[in-house]
Amino acid sequence: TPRIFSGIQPSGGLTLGNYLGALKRFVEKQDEGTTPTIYCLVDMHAITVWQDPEKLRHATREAAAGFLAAGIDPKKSILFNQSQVSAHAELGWIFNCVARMGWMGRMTQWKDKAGKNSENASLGLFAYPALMAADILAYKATAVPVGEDQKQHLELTRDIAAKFNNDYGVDFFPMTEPLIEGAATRVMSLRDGTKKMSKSDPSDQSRINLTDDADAIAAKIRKAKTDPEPLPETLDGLRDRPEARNLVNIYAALSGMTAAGVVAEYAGAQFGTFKPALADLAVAKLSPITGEMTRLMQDPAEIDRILGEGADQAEAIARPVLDDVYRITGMIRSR
Ligand code: AQP
Repeated sequence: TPRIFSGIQPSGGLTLGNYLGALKRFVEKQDEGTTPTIYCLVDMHAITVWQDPEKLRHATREAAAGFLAAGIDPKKSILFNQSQVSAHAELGWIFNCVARMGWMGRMTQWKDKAGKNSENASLGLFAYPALMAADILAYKATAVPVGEDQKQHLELTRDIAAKFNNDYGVDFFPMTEPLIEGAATRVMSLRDGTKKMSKSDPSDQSRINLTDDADAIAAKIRKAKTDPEPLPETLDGLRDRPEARNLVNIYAALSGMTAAGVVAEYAGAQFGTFKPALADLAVAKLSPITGEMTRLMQDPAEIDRILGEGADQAEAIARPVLDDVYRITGMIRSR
């Protein structure tokens, strides 16, 4: 049976990249209403790099508020935080024993995040993609909406599923498909069009946060790096202009237009014209979400209640899958 799963790390505030590449599409998938949708705040992934406990708790609630404000409806989707459903950690361990060191070592996110100091990186950061495979496969999810940066981890998820099925001679885990769609599958930094917009970038100017107010959004877009040329007549003219291309893609994703449509509308326009239009659009689309997040954050107990209920529903799906996994792998279950 088709089932959609995806997650976001509460390792900081959500960015416009998380919103356009993931969250906005989570809502679209939910509202299509054809496939059950399960969305997870992956707090156990977040601690693969150091997180202050109080900040992690706050960021998890704030991310949950972001999901709800953006349109995730707990009556239509399952929304919960990962650590409340122990099946993730349990299956993660099994997959640590299925995945190979060599596979993990080839992950570009590992290379980027551990860098030259990999001796000092946590073991969890190295094993991250095995836990991610467990997040998905504990629900036997068939499709995962993600941004472009997660493509390699999704391929690894398929490799892990295939090796498990093959090693144990079963046809148990599905081959999960990534859903990488839309105009903003890779939102870039506002300071450097070759780097992805990221919550952990040291420069706050590089990203738009879902908690930024209208003035901050407008100021960041006004100061975004660009080149001196006007916008081209066709999409082709953006080929070697990563910063310009990024702003066009953001406009397209926020407006629901295609990038080609945006270029056609603003052909020949200077950034002095385009940037204020983009800022107005971003404020119009994001302010209602920010306002609703602020409102929801006034009642953290209610957010915790929603996450708890979601965890119960998630557990009800994942537990029977784990029971099967233990049986398949030869673990005695005698109570
Ligand atoms: N810049 C982006 N453009 C499009 N999609 C993006 N995503 C993240 N950044 C962009 C998508 O958001 C989802 C959740 O990502 P994550 O929080 O699990 O981790 P990440 O990809 O590592 O995101 P960040 O913001 O860069 O976090 P840090 O800085 O902590 O590493 C995924 O679907 C991702 O594709």
